[in-house]
Amino acid sequence: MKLKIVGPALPNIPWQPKPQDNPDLMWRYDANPVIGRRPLPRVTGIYNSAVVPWKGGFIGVFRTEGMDRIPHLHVGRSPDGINFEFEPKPIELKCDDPEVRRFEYAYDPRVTLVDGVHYVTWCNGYHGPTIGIAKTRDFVRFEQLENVFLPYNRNGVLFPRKFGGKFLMLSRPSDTGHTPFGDIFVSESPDLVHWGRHRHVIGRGGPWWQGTKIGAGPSPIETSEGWLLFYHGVTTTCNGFVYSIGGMLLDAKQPSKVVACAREPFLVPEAPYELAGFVPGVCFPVGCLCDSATGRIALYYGAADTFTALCFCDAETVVRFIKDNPLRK
Ligand code: BMA
Repeated sequence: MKLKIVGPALPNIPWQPKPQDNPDLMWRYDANPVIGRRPLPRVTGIYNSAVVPWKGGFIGVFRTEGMDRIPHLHVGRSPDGINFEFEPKPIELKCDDPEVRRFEYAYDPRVTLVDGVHYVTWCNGYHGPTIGIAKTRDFVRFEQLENVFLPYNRNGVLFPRKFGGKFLMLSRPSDTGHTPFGDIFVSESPDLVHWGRHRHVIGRGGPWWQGTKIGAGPSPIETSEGWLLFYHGVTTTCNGFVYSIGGMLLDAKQPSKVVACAREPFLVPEAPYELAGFVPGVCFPVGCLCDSATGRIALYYGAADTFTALCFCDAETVVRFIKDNPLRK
């Protein structure tokens, strides 16, 4: 297999080669976390956030949490994908309908480029969690669209390409609380307002590490073998949920079909910053950069609901592992 990533080269992708003694497929940045405690005054943490290439550097939408623990979205910028500066004020979403604009909370943003426009999708409070969506061309003005689904839903993630003129979004129907269940579905829309043709993509279960729930991570990466999707798989222990990072391949033309899902996770919480924080034992992948010239992937993940961390992998190696070690033969 000589895997191709469909997309631009990104020569300045943050990157560190895999340490020789590391037997895993994904390895952590050795100066993690990239965003530590108190990244802004009276903000206790920035995590579960998305980064994209922007004008030779990087930009992103970040989940901040202040002393009151209400999550907000802020823009952040970085020359190198590692050192970030954040707007001190949350993003001011523009929307003509005050009912849609009404703010309760906003968290776990994904950023997806579709046909030259950046879309932010996030978990939006509207009588419970649902999926909010806004578009921007400059990361200054953000136009909020209709909420995507009825509550309760989380982990709404757009595909970076339309299929037959339709947008596709992965999501995970949930509940008002911490949701002790959850499968991934895909829905389509001609206009980002009306969503339908909901199809089940993959259920939780199988190995213990994802026995409780699963949810899409960053926007799927288009490759010559199909769509590479990193996701969080959750198990329940006597101390609560544990979130690990897994990977699967979705069919290139019909992405509601799973080609293969790796039976083992790529990253399991074990570093100190993944185990000590507001919610210990959480690795929550949300943002992803890839370089089509080298197959390098840099994945941003929230650690312990407190920090933002970075890990790396090689696209061809993970795709081969997924295909060679599938969950269900
Ligand atoms: C989920 C979301 C995530 C969080 C995770 C672990 O339900 O709230 O933002 O990282 O729980 O606490």
